[in-house]
Amino acid sequence: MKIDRAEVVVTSPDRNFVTLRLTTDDGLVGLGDATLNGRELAVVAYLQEHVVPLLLGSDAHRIEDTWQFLYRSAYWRRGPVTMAAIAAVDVALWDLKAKAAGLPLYQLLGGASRDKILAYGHASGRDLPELFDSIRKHQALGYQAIRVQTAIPGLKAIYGVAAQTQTSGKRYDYEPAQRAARPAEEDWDTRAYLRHLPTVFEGVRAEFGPELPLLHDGHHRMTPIQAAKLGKSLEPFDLFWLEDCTPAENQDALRLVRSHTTTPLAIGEVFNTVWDYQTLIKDQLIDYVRSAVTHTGGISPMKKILDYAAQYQIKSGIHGPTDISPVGMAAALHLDLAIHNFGIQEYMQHGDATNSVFEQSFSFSDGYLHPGNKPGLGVDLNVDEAGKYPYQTAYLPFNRLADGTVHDW
Ligand code: GCO
Ligand code: MG
Repeated sequence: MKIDRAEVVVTSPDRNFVTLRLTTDDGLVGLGDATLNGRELAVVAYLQEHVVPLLLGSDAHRIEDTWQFLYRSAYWRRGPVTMAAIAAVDVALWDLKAKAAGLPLYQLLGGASRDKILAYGHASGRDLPELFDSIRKHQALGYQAIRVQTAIPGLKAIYGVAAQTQTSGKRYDYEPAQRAARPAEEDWDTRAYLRHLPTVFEGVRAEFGPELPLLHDGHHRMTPIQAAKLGKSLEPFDLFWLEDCTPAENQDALRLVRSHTTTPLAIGEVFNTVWDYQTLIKDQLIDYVRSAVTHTGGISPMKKILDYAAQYQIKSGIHGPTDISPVGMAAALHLDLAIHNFGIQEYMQHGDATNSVFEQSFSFSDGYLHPGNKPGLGVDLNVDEAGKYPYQTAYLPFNRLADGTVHDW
């Protein structure tokens, strides 16, 4: 099984996606997601200029060897662009191997450890009534675990609130990347957020009762002591997790947060190797690993991170916003089904145009996902449909404080 063709497909149905499409000499097609939100074309160049020429003619069965070759021969280690490019190759090779075996990919990862995969969706609102409507809407779609994000009085626009400015206008979900020539500017005030958020969770618990699993994303905007204060103030509302409460570069920040609160902590969507988790896992400073398969070098390294986490009773919470393509989502679902230490899967739903480009066999019903049983990942790329949607410049927003200082978004 030799790699005969390697194409990098860029398409922008509801948003930009980068997909690596490998074709073998016996005609099998394998897909890998290489989408890096707001920096897509950097990964396209990395793949086209430096990876595709190295893949042609190589043995598609040698997944681990190819991964090590791409990682080590680059010499320059880690980083989101490199790791998204390597991930696309890794996932496409797993897709090919499973297709060659005639099995859904999860069978090659050890087989199913569960029947179905618990998903959480993104509810948000500018005020409590709008938030309650959004939660009910998600429940009507079947979701049994819900992430809660709200506006903060006095702030114009912040991360995670769907009703604020959106250029796509198509989904009920929040889409942070805006199609424009420059990033949108949002505002931020941590003290206002810390005062307001507990009142929101109090309201949600009063309306929806104690059982509904609730999650929240702090999106890296707090200092460790602020995050500790938030975790503590949310304890009465029994969160499933508090995500990305501090910027991720400093792993010791989580030690301080952990020493103050029993609110479960999830982190890692911006991480790209196991080294970003080394202290967090070994010292049991977190409860959930949030990496995306796409941004962590693929299925092979992601499984190693999750196996390492399992030794410390830390579970998975794989990243699954809309900037993970259906290919990246399918890769996550096969892993979710196979690993023992599954926790929860993030699942925002893609729009109709995206679903026409990526024909999927995974399913979502009553709040649970399943990757399906087609050989491989179970996703096909409709190249003609993809061609209808050329790349559009889009950026993630950024933040400024009231005095003009740039802050973590
Ligand atoms: C999440 C994330 C996303 C990111 C986005 C950036 O928890 O789903 O925080 O919403 O902001 O993936 O590209
Ligand atoms: Mg997040």
